[in-house]
Amino acid sequence: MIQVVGHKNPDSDSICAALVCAELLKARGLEAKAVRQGELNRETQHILAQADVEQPEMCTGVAGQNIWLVDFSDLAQGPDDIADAEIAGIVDHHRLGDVTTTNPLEAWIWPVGCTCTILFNLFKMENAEITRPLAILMMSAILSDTVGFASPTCTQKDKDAVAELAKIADVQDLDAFIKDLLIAKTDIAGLSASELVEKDLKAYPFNDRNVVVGQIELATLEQVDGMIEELNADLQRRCDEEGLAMAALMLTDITTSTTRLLYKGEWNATLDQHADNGVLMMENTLSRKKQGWPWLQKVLA
Ligand SMILES: [Mn+2]
Repeated sequence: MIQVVGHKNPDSDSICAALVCAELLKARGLEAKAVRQGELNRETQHILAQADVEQPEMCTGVAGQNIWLVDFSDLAQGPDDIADAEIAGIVDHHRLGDVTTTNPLEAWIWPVGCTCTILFNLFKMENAEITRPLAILMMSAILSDTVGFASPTCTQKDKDAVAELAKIADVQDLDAFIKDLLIAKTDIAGLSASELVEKDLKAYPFNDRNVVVGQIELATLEQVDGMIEELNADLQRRCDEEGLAMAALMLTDITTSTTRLLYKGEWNATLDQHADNGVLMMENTLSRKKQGWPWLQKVLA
């Protein structure tokens, strides 16, 4: 049984791509199942309800197993015992991480907006049937990762895939579909500061130091107005407890592509120089991968 696993702190692509990739492997006549490394966020729950698909079971370990990775290729984002697994395949759209294998593997790594865009093309190449649930999963993941095509990570391949998938899924009103998805994406009601920081937190190796950068996608920055102090305190706590050089959080208004950056750690003074009255605003910044993190690397270098 091949286990298909997405990254820790799973986002919608990580869950949907695992489900879809498992179906691709089954279409090849293999035994496969999707697994997850964490609880689903509200947007992913919304997507699975739309597709009427059950969530993957929780990953309980991969030692001695054949696995496929989707939406990541960094060991740190994999299951803790990944070193003892046989990585047989990777489908991803991030920079190549640090995984290595003993045997040849199948790797599909494209610079597109979403893992599901690659999977859609694999289904087409292999003439595998795309059912309505699979179409909903893939188009939702693509629209989530590209924030309704607005992200600079979005490519023509992502748009073409959604156009075809919307037909298969019989989605008549794409704008309404995107709106419902983004409402679920930006729903943070009732979440604590710690849960918000954790929601989409990624670890980055930076000059041999450990750095984490989270991102919260919002319909308006006012959603977190009353929580800035608590969020800052949580970032400081992570630096202290986990020995991080920096913990940062991007608060991103997805309607205006404006990000407020919260940060704690050793580079406070450097980052303060880019702040106005203690508020660091990043204009035209929607994507952590293409805009937020590259900017931080340049400023901190
Ligand atoms: Mn992704």
